Amino acid sequence: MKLGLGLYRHALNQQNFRFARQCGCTHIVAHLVDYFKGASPAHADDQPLGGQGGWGYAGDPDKLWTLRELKTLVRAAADEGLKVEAIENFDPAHWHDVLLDGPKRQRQIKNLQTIIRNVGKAGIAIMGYNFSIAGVAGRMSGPFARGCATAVGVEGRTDAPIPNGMVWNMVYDRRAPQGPVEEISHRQLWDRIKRFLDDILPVAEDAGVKLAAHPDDPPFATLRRTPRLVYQPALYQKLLKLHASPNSGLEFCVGSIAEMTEGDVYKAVDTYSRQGNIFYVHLRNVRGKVPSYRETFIDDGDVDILRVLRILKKNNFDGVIIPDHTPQMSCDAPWHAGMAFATGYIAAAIKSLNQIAKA
Ligand SMILES: [Mn+2]
Repeated sequence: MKLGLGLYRHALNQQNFRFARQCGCTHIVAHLVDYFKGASPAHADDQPLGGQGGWGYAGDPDKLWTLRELKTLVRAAADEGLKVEAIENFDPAHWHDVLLDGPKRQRQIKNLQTIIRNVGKAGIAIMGYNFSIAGVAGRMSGPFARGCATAVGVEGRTDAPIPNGMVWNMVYDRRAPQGPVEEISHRQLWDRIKRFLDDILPVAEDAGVKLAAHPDDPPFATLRRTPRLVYQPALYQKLLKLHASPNSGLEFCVGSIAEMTEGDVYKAVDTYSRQGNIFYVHLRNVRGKVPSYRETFIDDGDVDILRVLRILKKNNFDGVIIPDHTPQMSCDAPWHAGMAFATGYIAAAIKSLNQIAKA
């Protein structure tokens, strides 16, 4: 098991690469979508939150991530002793009509194919994605975690409709006509992801890139009057069966799975790691489940994180584990302190498991 750190776009710099190495990380997961454009800059040091208007503005629809840009990132990380394991999330600007089955779908499938090819050529193994119309929405923050640390939580499901021009909790068209996004069934959404996988996986196989699916965060069956896909642990299996491929797997988010109302997080970790479906892990803790939960420090929620890691080790999981979100710690660097605490905890657990395995 390898320790990594996830870095948002604005944080992809030498200082944070060194911070990651100092935490003992060997890998990074890079976000190239700028979640904070047009949003309150006060949030830029934490995970993005946003209100009904979402996180902010999506990127430039005509500017795909280039091979040069990706290679520069890989080299900059390598210069500090880090490997870029994955790119996490497509930009809504590049695939909104894939999610919405809109008129630009075909062109945008080509966008995604181009991006996948570039990711492969840059030597990056995994592309993480979250096939979701509402995206990560309807959360709040407050002094919920131990010691009054600011953390994220959910209290009830939001049914506020998504306005036209917005998807995945970001605005891709500020001039879209007024009105809500079309309401569709779960079946229609499953059909959309199947077509997405059918179009993208052959290219991913050819490019040597693995596609890793994040489950729904928060895991409601519907959110903002739109269906969701993986809001119970067993639905991951349904996703994997849509288009069987060694390049189709999971961006396995332990926190989101623990928030689901059915199943058992340890059983899910065991099943999917034994099957070899987990491409990388988001590791965080939480107290409660939908419709009411609070994110916690890694050692302080409902999930026995050490047990999760023992199961991964038992099943020979050899991928990268990154802390997912963490509460903000009271100091001049709340995000960094939270990540340093989480990575230290995970690093100690991995070392201990390795020693037990050797003994
Ligand atoms: Mn996650």
